[in-house]
Amino acid sequence: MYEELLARLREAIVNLDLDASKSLTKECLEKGIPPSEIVSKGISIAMEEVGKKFESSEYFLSELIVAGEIGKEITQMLKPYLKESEIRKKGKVVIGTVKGDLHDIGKNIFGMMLEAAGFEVIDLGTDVPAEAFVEAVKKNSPDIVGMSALLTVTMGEMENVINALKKAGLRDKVKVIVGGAPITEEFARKIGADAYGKDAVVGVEICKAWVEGKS
Ligand code: B12
Repeated sequence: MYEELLARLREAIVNLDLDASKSLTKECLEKGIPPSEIVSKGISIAMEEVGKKFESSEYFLSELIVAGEIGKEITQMLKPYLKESEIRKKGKVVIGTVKGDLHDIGKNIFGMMLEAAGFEVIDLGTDVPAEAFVEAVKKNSPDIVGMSALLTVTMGEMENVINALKKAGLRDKVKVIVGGAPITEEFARKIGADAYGKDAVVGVEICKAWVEGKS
C-alpha cells in the first residue's frame, strides 16, 4: 500500500503536478510513512527521473525549474513531521551549497534532519564561496562543516573550501562532510574530507557519531 502511494507521488513529481504532489505528500505523512522514506523512495527517485528527461531533451530548463519548486514545497511539508528528538543541542554544523551551484533541496533536507536530531544548523545557502565557509567557521566555531554540490563542474569547489580552511588554520578544528548526487566516497577521500554522506540520513548518523565521540 505504501509502495503504491510512493509510486503515485513519484509520478506526480515527474509529471510536474504540484497540487497532486502536495496532496500525495500529505497522504504519505498522514499514513505514517517516515519523512526519510518519502525523500529516498519518493522525491530523490522522481528528481532523478526528471534529470534524465532533461538530459534526453524531453524536458527543458523551465521543467527543471518547476520540478525544483515542487521539490522545495513538498520538502517544507516534511519539516513538522521531523520531531525534535532532544532539547539539548548536540553540536553545531555549518552547511552550504558550494560556489557556482544553486541546487539546495538535498542540502535543505540534510539541514532539517540535523535540526531534528538536535543539532544547531547555520545554513549559508547556495553559491557559497570558500571565504564565506571560512568566515562562518571563524564566527561560529562549529563542530562540523557540511557541503553540498549537484554539478560535476562545482564539485571541485569542495576541495577549495578544504584548502581555504587549512590556510586559515581551521581544518583541524572541524570535521568535514560532503554530499550531493555526483559525489562519491572516493572523491571525498581524494579532496581530504572526513566523510561522504550518500544521503541525508547517513549524513546525520555520521555527524551524530562524531559529536558523541564514537569516531
Ligand atoms: C531540481 C533541479 C534543478 C533546479 C534546482 C532547484 C533547487 N532549489 O535546488 C534548478 C532549475 C535551479 C536547476 C538548475 C540547473 N541544473 Co539541475 N537539477 C535538478 C534535479 C532535477 C533535481 C535535484 C534535486 O533536488 N534532487 C533531489 C534531492 C533530494 O537530491 P540531492 O540533492 O541529491 O540530495 C540528496 C543526497 O545527495 C544528499 N545530499 C545532498 N547534499 C548533501 C550534503 C551533505 C553534507 C550530505 C551529508 C548529504 C547531501 O541528501 C539528499 C537526500 O537524502 C537534478 C537531477 C538529479 N539527478 O539530481 C538536476 C541536475 C543536478 N541539474 C543539472 C543541470 C545541468 C542544471 C543546470 C546547469 C541547467 C541549465 N542548463 O541551466 C542548472 C545549474 C544551475 C546552477 N548554477 O546550479 C544536471 C547536472 C549534470 C552534471 N553532471 O553536472 C542534473 C543532474 C540533471 C541532469 N541529469 O542533467 N536544477
